[in-house]
Amino acid sequence: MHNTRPLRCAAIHDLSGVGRCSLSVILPAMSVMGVQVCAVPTAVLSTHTGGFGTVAVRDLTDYLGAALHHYESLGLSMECVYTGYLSSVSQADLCRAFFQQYPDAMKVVDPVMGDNGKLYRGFTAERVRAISELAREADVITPNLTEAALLLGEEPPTRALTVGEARSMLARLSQSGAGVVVVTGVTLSTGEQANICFDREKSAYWKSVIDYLPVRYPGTGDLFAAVLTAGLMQGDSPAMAMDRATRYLEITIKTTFGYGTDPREGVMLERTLEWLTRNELPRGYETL
Ligand code: PXL
Repeated sequence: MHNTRPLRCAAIHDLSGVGRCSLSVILPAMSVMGVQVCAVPTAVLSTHTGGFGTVAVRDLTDYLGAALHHYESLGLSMECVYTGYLSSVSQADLCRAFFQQYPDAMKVVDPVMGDNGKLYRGFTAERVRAISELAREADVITPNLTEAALLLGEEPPTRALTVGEARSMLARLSQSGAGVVVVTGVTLSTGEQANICFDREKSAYWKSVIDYLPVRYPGTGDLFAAVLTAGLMQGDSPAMAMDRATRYLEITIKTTFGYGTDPREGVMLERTLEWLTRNELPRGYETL
């Protein structure tokens, strides 16, 4: 009989109880898009590390290998392995072991390391190196602008990028591995804020322009990568998947901004998840 089970994605990311980031947003977003998420928590945290003071943390490095071993014994298949927030250097090696166990799976690395030109709390140079090496093995990477610069061993840009600079950044990121590169939160010299993408197979550069709002919420990069990943799994082209994720984040950020909540609490996806179930055809992307 034809197997119609939902596509399955192992999501190797942390679980933060408060602040709507990582697995707390990845699970609902990918589930409503019809993808089964197999959560592989890298750490459990009481909140994210962005502004709630001293966080209760349990690192789960030991657990990662044990979970992989169990999945191996079950002979489970995975259509995608998606990695995000890693809480120790050796977790990058364990992610690599997941990639090796599922050689046919789409490998997505969200190189979660920092934002706004700064590293997140606890990210050492060694951890940056380990995550950068892991990103070389991916099919798809989704850095923000700060992380893109870290992957390239450069200083994060402090001014707007020309279209030529934006394309060059995407191409150089792709040269070290991934065929699909999406960089979020880029200011272009046209004055636009955009997410940008390179699709190596088609040699095509794309942008999805975002309305600027004077606020930043944690977890939006995680939610973006989750929607992008589920879109790709379900047959979106890279440009369509980027645009789907961009439009969804725009709706969700504007909704949250409208309520005027504490930005540390993240975005109100509970109010907007329904949009993802409509499976609209994204058409807001443009050539870069
Ligand atoms: O959204 C990125 C992220 C994920 N997980 C944890 C974080 C952050 C950003 O601060 O602290 C635990």
